[in-house]
Amino acid sequence: MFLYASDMMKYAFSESLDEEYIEGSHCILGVAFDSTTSYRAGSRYGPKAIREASYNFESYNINFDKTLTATSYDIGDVELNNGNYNSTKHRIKDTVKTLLDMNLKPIVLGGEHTISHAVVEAIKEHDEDKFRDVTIVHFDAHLDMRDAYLGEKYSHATVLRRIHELNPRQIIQIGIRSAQYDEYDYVKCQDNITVYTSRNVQDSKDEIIEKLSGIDTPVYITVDVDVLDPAYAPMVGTPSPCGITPMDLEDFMKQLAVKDVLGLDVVEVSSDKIGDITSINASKVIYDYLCLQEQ
Ligand SMILES: [Mn+2]
Repeated sequence: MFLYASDMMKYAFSESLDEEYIEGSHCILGVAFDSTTSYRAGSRYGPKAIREASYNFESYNINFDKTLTATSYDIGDVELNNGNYNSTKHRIKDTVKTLLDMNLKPIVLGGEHTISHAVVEAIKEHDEDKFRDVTIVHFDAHLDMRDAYLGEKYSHATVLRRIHELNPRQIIQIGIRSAQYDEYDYVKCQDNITVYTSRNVQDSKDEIIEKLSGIDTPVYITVDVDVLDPAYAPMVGTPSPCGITPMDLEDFMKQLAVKDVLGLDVVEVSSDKIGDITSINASKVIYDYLCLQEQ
């Protein structure tokens, strides 16, 4: 046993998964898929960057007055084929379904946003009855509700449209500030999608916190790190000005992490160096979430 070595490939505070694992705890999984990114490529480096940045945090979370005691595991990355979403999707679903069968909750590190669809579809196929009640909470600068993007049905710009087609109970989108008219029109015509723009976050944050606090259904959380202002997260696939702050995201996570969360993903991080602000803010989302878990 190496007393003075730790595995930098694992998220800080996590353990290796073995046969003695604790059911009901969380399991971190990287999906370094980076294929349909249209502007700033590099999200294939996201899982490594998020894990590396996690070693920056201390186990006591002063903002929540909580010590991170919950058990989590990290099983590394899905082996995948960048450039082929079909085979990648199959591998993500197979891996996530195995975790769910083991009664482990997935925390997925992207990779581009496209992968969230595979995770959510796996959750649906694992328990169709429960999925009918699910609230999807989506943090993003972009609606991601296009029917197709550059001819692709499965893309970072269409991922929430594909998730909406899986028929969750509702989708709540927060931090939005960029859209095509068509997709916004689509969203407005749906009675189970609520959109809060980044300006709504600035002007009516209490209203959004009340909405999140009132959720009484199972929840899936998907965080595109470009929801943050580029001042806090410049290294993303499609940065968009006038975003929310890490403190806003912390306030929202405080409401959500204590719900019946079926899974969480943090995507679109393309940091390529140690200590990068984007990976630190992305990693903080998972750190905050884990700090708020009882087990
Ligand atoms: Mn986005």
